[in-house]
Amino acid sequence: ALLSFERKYRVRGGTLLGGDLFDFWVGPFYVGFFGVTTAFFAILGTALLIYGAAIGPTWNIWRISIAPPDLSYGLALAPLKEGGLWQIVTVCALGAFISWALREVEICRKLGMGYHVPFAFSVAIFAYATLVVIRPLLLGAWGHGFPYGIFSHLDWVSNVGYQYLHFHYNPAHMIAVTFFFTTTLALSLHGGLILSAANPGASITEAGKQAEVKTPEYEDTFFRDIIGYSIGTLGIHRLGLILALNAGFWSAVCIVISGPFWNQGWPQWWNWWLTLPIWN
Ligand code: BCL
Ligand code: UQ1
Repeated sequence: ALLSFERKYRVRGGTLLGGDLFDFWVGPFYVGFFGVTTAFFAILGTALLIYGAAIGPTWNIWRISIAPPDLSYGLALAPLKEGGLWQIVTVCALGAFISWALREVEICRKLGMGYHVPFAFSVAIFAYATLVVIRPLLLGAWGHGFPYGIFSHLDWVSNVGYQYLHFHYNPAHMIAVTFFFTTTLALSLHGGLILSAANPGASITEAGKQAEVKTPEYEDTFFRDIIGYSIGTLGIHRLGLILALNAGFWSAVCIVISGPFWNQGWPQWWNWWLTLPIWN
């Protein structure tokens, strides 16, 4: 059903491609040219994954895996059953993700909103593209991409990690992990703060009065009381976005430098500290 406010926002235009051709809704969903391309790539890619499972050795959901070509194929196209499937699935995945981001852009334009959401999603797409396109290109073989399977991609992460002896020593991995953890800290503080203001519960109230939803001034005061600083209601969302985007960005950096930039163990990288001229 159409929500009361939805009709008002079903405005024409703002499309990037296709003009009015796909400018319509199906139920609650905006379609658009990129809705069609998202559906095309997602359905084709999923079908190919199922086909890959069908010609593979197992239907065990944990063990199904669509592997990239052997390193010996370099940057060439591989036969379907020897990594070609992985190559087409990768094209489909990127086609679907990029189409989805562009559909977000069209919706932003219709609603006269900023492009923050598609921008943020682009950072996730960038991290994925780094794993399966940019790094394999820099290393000269599609075989450096990760396999599409639940256990198999975990094995890949472990193997690639130990190939550099101790991945925790990768400085960009350190930064990425720190951003991931700080993002959850910020979101838990923010979620907790909002719910505590919206649902004041059993805390002290003026005699006889029912507890009322608290204003943002209470939110600011809580943090000023406890740490002497409040970043503010707009500020916390800016902080959250910047933390989350950095988590994805530094993840991409940590893997793209592993191999193309540094091919020893990551612990050895820290020898730059010991070789500083100031120790002479
Ligand atoms: Mg490590 C990577 C944390 C230990 C080896 N590691 C990562 C990063 C992250 C991390 C920083 C993965 C996130 C990412 O890339 O997001 N590692 C981490 C932590 C520890 C850790 C916290 C820990 O010990 C506490 N890592 C280790 C150990 C090594 C190790 C020491 C193994 C032995 N680590 C590696 C290797 C890699 C990492 C190797 C990486 O390659 C990886 C990395 O940085 O990759 C970039 C980015 C997000 C994405 C890529 C997701 C993209 C999503 C796309 C665009 C959309 C998907 C849509 C979906 C299909 C649709 C679903 C539809 C449904 C209906 C909803
Ligand atoms: C905060 O200061 C704030 O402003 C009132 C919020 O807005 C609702 C928050 O959600 C949070 C978590 C904070 C505290 C955060 C810092 C970085 C001091």
